[in-house]
Amino acid sequence: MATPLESWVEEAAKLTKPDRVVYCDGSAAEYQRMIELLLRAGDTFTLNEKTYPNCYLHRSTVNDVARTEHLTFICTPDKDEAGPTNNWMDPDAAKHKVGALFDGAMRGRTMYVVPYIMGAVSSPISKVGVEVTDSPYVVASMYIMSRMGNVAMERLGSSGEFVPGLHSLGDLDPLRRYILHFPNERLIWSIGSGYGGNALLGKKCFALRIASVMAREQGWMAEHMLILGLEAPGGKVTYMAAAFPSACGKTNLAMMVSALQSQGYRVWTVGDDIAWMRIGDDGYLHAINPEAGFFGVAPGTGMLTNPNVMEALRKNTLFTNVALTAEHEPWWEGIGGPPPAGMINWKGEPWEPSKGPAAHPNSRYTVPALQSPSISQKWEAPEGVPISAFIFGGRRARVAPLVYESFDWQHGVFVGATMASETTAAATGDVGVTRRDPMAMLPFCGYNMADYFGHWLEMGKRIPHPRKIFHVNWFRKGADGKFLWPGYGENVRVLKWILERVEGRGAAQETPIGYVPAKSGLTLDGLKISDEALNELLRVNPADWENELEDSKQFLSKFGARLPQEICEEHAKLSKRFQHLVTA
Ligand code: SAT
Ligand code: MN
Repeated sequence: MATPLESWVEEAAKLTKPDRVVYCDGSAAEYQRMIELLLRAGDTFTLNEKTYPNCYLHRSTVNDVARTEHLTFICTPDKDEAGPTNNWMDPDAAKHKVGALFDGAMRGRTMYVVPYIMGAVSSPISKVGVEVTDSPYVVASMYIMSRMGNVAMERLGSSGEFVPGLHSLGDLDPLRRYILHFPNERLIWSIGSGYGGNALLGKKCFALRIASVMAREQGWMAEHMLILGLEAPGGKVTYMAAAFPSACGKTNLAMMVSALQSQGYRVWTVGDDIAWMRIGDDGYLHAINPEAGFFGVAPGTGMLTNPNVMEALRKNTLFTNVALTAEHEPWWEGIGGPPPAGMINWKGEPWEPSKGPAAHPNSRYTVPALQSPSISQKWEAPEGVPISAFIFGGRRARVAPLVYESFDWQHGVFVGATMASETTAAATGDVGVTRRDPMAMLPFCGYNMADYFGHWLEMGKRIPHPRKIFHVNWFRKGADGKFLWPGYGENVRVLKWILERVEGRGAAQETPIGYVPAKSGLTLDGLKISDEALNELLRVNPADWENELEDSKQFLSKFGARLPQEICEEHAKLSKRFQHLVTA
């Protein structure tokens, strides 16, 4: 008798009609075979073997460089289940329409069957997925980003407990590109794109959109969060999970080289993008990183901003859409130093400054997590790490202070639900526009976000130790348009204050939005920052917040009667606290 996996693969092959079907074993030799295929196809190049051993540069089609949110759908029988922030299609209609595109899509190609585990091989929190794909680039990327092949087959056994994902490059035409999720069937269909977030189905499609649905049903959490451990003098490590929208510096924060290292504060990396969290026997939420690698944004990454990742990238790394130097080394804006002469840009053309950026703004590196010098000893701990603080953040030129602490869990959920950020190149669309992005999950929540807020509120009641919730903003600007805070390794000063607040210390002042550090509460020695800049960084400006209240009210009204009462309550309470301030 065929196993559930074999039956599903057979069904997928019947639809897509590949020339052959290959089950992947996850070996290094198989990775090399994929690379050989890519090299022969002419869109992938071997980098300098002396300075970047076993590293490659892949160039995508020019219109396939980021997630395409307008082509991403949640397919539930009832439109309300997907909610007002997701694109929706009826499941039958979606299968009919997109099934026609999959019909024969793999003719002349090989269909690779990629069984993979999200999470460490031995973790009870981990889950199995199976992606079938006609893209060797996807197979190679899954090799770095997940535990794939035989280990996953062993974990799966003859059970049918896996999330199936059907992927084909199709003809790469954006007019025939669809990323579909069928939460009720735990099924993913993706066609027309080879880009990470659209095509590595274990990442956003499974570990966030499908997993968020499973998590709500089963009483756990699947979040768009980095996980880091802050080591304090004496060696105790406190774990924090932080949600920021794509390309807002999650990787850099998770891998930070602390500016307070000489004082004994160090940051250890558990994960840089996704956290799966369950309540442990000790009453804490325990988080695992379901991924095995980092799929990070290259531009802006350099020795000053993220030396750990720069070291990690020197071997076994697959680069996508970066520029190529005459020495066959990868290059991107912000790597440090002026652009070298004789570069080839991400499109494969000789580069000159008039041609715009040499690397695509959303060009990426795909690197094994283990290669980071900052990797935590606990990064594969089967039981995960206990989370003591949640941090929400975004890119805000105004309004949000450097850091504040919410009054309690319910207020913290409101802070997450109303967080906003200026858009980046990680998704197709305008860059720099402020949009509400609750918990950084706007593009990744697999169900109605009103119910998702409800799930957060519910978890707060169920976690014996619901930990503190903070908000940070590294991106506030002064009147001159310049960033007020230096960011990067200096952000550890903010983490230190958060740690102290968790431990019941840390000087703070109460404001209508929550607790903001007292100036004496921040460790600023060795940092050149003017008193003026500091005042501005910590300022809660009632006029700005009046607009903010209005804007968030409008956003929340989208959810109608489905919005949890507690969220409306928190909005009213915040508004009232500002009124008191004005009348006091
Ligand atoms: O582009 S990905 O979705 O893979 C990464 C991100 O946008 O967070
Ligand atoms: Mn992300």
